[in-house]
Amino acid sequence: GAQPPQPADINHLLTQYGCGPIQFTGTSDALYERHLMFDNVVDAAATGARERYEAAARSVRDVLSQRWLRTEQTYERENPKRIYYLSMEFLIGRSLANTITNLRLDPVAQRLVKEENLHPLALIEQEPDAGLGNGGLGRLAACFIDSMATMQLPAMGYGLRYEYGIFRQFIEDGWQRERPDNWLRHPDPWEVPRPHERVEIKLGCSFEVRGGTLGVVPGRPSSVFGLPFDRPVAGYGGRTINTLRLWAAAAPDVFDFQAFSAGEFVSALAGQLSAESLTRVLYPDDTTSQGQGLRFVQEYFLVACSLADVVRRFRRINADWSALPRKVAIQLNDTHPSLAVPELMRILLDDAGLGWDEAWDLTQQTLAYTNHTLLPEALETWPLAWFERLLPRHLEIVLEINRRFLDDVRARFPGDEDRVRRVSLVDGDPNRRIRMANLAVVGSHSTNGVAAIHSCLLRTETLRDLAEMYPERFSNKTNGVTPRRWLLLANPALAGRITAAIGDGWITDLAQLEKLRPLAEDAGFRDAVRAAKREAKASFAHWLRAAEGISIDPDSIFDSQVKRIHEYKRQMLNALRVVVLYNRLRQDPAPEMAPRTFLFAGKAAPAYHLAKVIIKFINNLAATINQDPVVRHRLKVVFLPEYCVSLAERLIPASDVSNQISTAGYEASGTSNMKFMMNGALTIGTRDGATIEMAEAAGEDNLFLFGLTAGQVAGSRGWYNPHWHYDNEPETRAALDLIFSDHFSRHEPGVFEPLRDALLTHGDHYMHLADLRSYLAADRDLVGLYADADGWVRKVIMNLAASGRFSSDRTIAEYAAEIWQAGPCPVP
Ligand code: T68
Repeated sequence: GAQPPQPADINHLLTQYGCGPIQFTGTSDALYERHLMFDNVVDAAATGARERYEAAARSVRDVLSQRWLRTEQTYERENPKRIYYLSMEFLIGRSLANTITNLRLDPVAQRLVKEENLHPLALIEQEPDAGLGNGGLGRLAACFIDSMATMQLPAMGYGLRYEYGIFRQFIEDGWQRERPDNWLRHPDPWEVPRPHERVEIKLGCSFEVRGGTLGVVPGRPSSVFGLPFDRPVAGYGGRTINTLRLWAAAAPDVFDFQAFSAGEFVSALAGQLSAESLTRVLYPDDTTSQGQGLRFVQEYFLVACSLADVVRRFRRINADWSALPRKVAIQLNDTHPSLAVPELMRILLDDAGLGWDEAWDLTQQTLAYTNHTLLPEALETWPLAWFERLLPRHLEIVLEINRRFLDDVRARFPGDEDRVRRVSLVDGDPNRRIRMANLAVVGSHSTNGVAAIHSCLLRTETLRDLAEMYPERFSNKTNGVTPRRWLLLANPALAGRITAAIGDGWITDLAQLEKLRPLAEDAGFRDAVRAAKREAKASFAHWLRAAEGISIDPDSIFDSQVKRIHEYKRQMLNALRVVVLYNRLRQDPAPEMAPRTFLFAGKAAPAYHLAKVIIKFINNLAATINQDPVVRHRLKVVFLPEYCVSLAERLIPASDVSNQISTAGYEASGTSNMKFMMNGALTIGTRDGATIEMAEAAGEDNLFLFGLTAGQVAGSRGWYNPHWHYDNEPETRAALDLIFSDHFSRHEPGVFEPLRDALLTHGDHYMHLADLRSYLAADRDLVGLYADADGWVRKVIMNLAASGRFSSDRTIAEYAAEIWQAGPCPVP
């Protein structure tokens, strides 16, 4: 019954601890300074940049905290259908500037910077990139949660709190080297641990991790705890603050009591190391599935923690299990979380006590699956033996699903045992494996691809048999990217000019960029767009000089290819183009031509040797060309180490040319293609992934498309021979001869022999040589247009105007309407 303390009392209480009266509320500096004082206990006058960053981030978090709480309270009260996005990867990058942008706190931030005499860039640089993903799949998840919060959808992301994200790349003698990414070395101001909401995960065995491999002790059940760490996801305008919940593994503190009592104190405690190593590190393999035991347990851990949490939240306010699909939609980001199928079945059968048919119906209606790849080596399968040892109950359920499913197949296609073998969830004897894509399709109501061509190939090739069984389950949801991070924040020069021209409605309704189309004929707007590009190029060049000591000429054409290094993405095709241009200049050093800067960046999976040779080649190419007095003022090649979200945010706005040159039919969608498009770069590319839809939206003549189509690639598989191109195309031959003569590897003879093997001896699986000539022709057109400054900017504007379709807001609207049947739940 005591009276709450009055402000005077607060000051009195504080005074007796020696703090003296302080400004508790009201001004931004109090908000900021109190974190220096009370979190870090440092003198505001003597703080380092890291402490200032932490205090700034915490101040921003203070501003959104009440709204964050209220968002969750609103969901509890309104009980809307909730959306859960399950992903092994969230490539979020930095959060400070993005959160300030989304909360529209720029004026407050500017005042703080001024009053505290802060250096905003130095501050921002203190935040590590949260690199909890490999590439496009992980970044897509991050764009999606931004869009869902902006659109006020009651959504939540579930992922893993890896202690080490994607490795840090550095270059030594031209080779990629890896360092661990210890991104949590300092306390992370964005995460809120929620130990009270931990969940216990039971396993059918004990396990330990030694040297990265998983050892299991069968028959001795054990458990692991999942500790949730929540991160705020601020929607644009700050009305909704959703949550990204990342799970960290922890050992139960009641450990092996018998061993403990027997005096084995240390070894009993060491068991904790095994449990905690579960979420130690992100697997750095994109697109291919390596099938490591630890990864299998990681995937189960994500699924088990997230579903336990979802079900607990559902049960708090819903008495009836049958309401599940009306209240919960779970989207599986690739097959990585597809153990959700047997796990949800297990919960409904064993915990809820439902019968099979009802449990199965609820499971299918609740789950939906997104596929991200057509590469056969990327389709996940797991040894049945691992299920037996680790998840025996799940195996039972999977086999029962399969038994019933194959009964259906036989009923619909009597006598077609070939088909039964093809669609079975179990790959045949003797090394029986579970096919996770088949499990995901059979156990859900929706399967989607990520671009029109991808969804079409999925339906007609990769998953044809399943699409024949369940055509109504298959659909397309073309990817998108968030215009908040990728235009408003990354490219203030261009964003400002767009807003000056058409107002700021585009930020949450990117289709409004269509209004720019007529401005292609407005000389004033063309000048503005040209000036914006020039500013972004100058600031990138300035940064590159400061950060890497590399000088590039902002008056040259910035021609970029940034993405994971993979044969199918064909960085080697780009490098061959550069070698041909180099040869041309060596023969005729005088042609009138704009100078060009070729920018490459991307990581190779540490075990993907050929991808590492490609990086080595690009670096050696750069060293030779950049030193050659004849060409070095015309061509410059740069391989930027450590590609990450922040580097993309700098480089994409500064680029004139975007290379999207995968072998047609292999890139599911691509998403950097869209980021370049909305940042005023022109695309040179193949008819693959979402690039096809970009060309449809902007008009084919506003892109530089070249090369074989997916149909032509598939059609020439039987007879394609790279030697034909070597024998009949002089420039192709000269480029390859130059490489294999060790012109770029004088001191390392033979180092590029693996390239000869891939491109010639072993048949050039990704058909580089087939597309080189048409690439060069498209390149000639592109350079020709660049000479016509007005013609170039016109195309840039046509692309910009048409890029609205590639906002992740549009993508999410389609998921919400067509897969989730869920709508917004505004927070009052
Ligand atoms: C990418 N996939 C697609 N996978 O390659 C790209 N895979 O075309 C598409 O635009 C993007 O997904 C978004 O849909 C990936 O990035 C992975 O990173 C990955 C990681 C682990 C295992 C398998």
